[in-house]
Amino acid sequence: MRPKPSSENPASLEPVRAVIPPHIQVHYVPASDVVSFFEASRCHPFAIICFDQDTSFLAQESPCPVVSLNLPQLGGPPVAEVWTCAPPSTYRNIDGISFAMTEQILFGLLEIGESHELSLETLAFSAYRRLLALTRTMGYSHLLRIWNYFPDINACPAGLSRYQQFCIGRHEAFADGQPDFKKLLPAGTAVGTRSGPLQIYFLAGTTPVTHIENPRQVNAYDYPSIYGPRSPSFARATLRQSEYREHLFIAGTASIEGHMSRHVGDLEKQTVETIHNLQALIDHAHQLHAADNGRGDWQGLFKVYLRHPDAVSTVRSILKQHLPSQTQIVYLEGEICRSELLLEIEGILQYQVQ
Ligand code: 3EB
Repeated sequence: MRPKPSSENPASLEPVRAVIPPHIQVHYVPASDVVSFFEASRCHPFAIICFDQDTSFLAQESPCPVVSLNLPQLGGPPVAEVWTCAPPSTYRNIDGISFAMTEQILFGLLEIGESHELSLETLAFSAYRRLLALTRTMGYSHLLRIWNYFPDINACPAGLSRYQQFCIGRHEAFADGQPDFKKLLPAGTAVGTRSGPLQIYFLAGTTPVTHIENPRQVNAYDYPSIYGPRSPSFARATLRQSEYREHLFIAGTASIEGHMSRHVGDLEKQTVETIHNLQALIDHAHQLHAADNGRGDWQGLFKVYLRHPDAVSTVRSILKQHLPSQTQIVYLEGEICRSELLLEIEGILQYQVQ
């Protein structure tokens, strides 16, 4: 909707600016163009995520949270993932969490360096306690997406893998005083970086969202204990509906059917299985919410995490055949949480509401 030109002041030379309804949007932007992208955009900085490059200039020039992950980008000019919002957000830092917030939605970032004194389990527990406390205190109690990164995810220092230790701490923090927490878990990602602290960034909102599971997979929070003493705390996807733009946040998805890893040692088959899982999840989400307006036309942004950088050409050629042409994909070198898995794919589908 455009505001009508003011009839009291017909001679005004003020440009008539469209009033943009509140929304967030995600873009992949060449890292070198981020500053000019904001200058040209009618939207405002909400968050920036960078991969494997010197991003200090972005952190200095951007008022919003900037996440810098050591996940080397494979191929193509370096991109940054840029989140914009309208109206402008405010930026704060409370209890070591830096965040941007609009009236409806909050993007938060926690980074905690590991030390010898604290186990990853304890670190994850305290990080999630803080995350949950902040979102509740600030009134953004509906979690809609969480990303988790830390190095050496497959290392097994004490019987359990670091990923399993992380899962225990995260699970305990969610379960604390919240017996029904499983139904509230949002879509997630947990990927191993090459180096860096424990990095957790997340989105939370003031209104309820819909969590969706994958008909081809056992819900991750119901995995049997062979995968670890505490199950992973995430949903397969989370749908956020709003007036102007809707988002389907798709969790990290791998070659897992039921709860078992499939096609161990076979990159091509793992890729095809992962695509089946993504397709089943997206179809399921659209079936559940088919009556809603405007669903159909989506723009997709995907991240593909590859354990071995030389897998990129094979995976790229398979994905090209299966994903619609309007999708954008960034390939990153990262470690998948089960050591036999070679790739994981996550995505954000953005729907323009009619
Ligand atoms: C899986 O489906 C693969 O622990 O937050 C994917 C997405 C995976 C999120 C997490 C783990 C997580 O179990 C691994």
